[in-house]
Amino acid sequence: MTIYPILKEPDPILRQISKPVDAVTPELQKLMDDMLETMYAAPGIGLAAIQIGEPIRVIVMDISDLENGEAKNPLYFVNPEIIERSEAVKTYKEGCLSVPEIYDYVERPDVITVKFLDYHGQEQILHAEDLLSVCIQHEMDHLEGVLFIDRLSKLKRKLAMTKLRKKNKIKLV
Ligand code: QAP
Ligand code: CO
Repeated sequence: MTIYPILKEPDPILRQISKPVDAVTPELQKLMDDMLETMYAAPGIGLAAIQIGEPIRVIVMDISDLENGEAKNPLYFVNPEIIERSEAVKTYKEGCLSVPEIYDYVERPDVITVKFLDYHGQEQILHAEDLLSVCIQHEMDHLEGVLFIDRLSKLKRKLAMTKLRKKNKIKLV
């Protein structure tokens, strides 16, 4: 198992568009295991392959409340596609492992239906709401090179970028 470094904004790799995967191979399964380990170590609840520098359409997730003793429930999404989204929207306070210590409210469709391949390469269809829906949509944005701060108002985005830049400067000293 390997824990990868997580790329941080403004790394231009995060802006790449990820390519579909041909097949779920043992190599891909190993990458998904490593992504999950990287995510748990961070800790986070969702990670897209591009966040460790792999521009492929693969996401791992676990939204169970591990801190409060809930069992692990890893989820794997290969080549995910949203095939239905509700008219109704919901606002949720999001964060991102690639945008550390910035949290803000993002509005997205409330309920989605997503089609994807699972860890075994089997096609699955999932209806998602609440945190699961938010997390899938947030991670699928990464596949298009989009970060949640891109969905904030211009002013809030600018404030977030300034905060990030300041943090990075301090690290350089
Ligand atoms: C995406 O985010 C997400 O800033 C996953 O310092 C977030 O795992 C989907 C994290 C909210 C839905 C709702 C962020 C950890 C983790 C940070 C994460 C940080 C440490 C973010
Ligand atoms: Co993210």
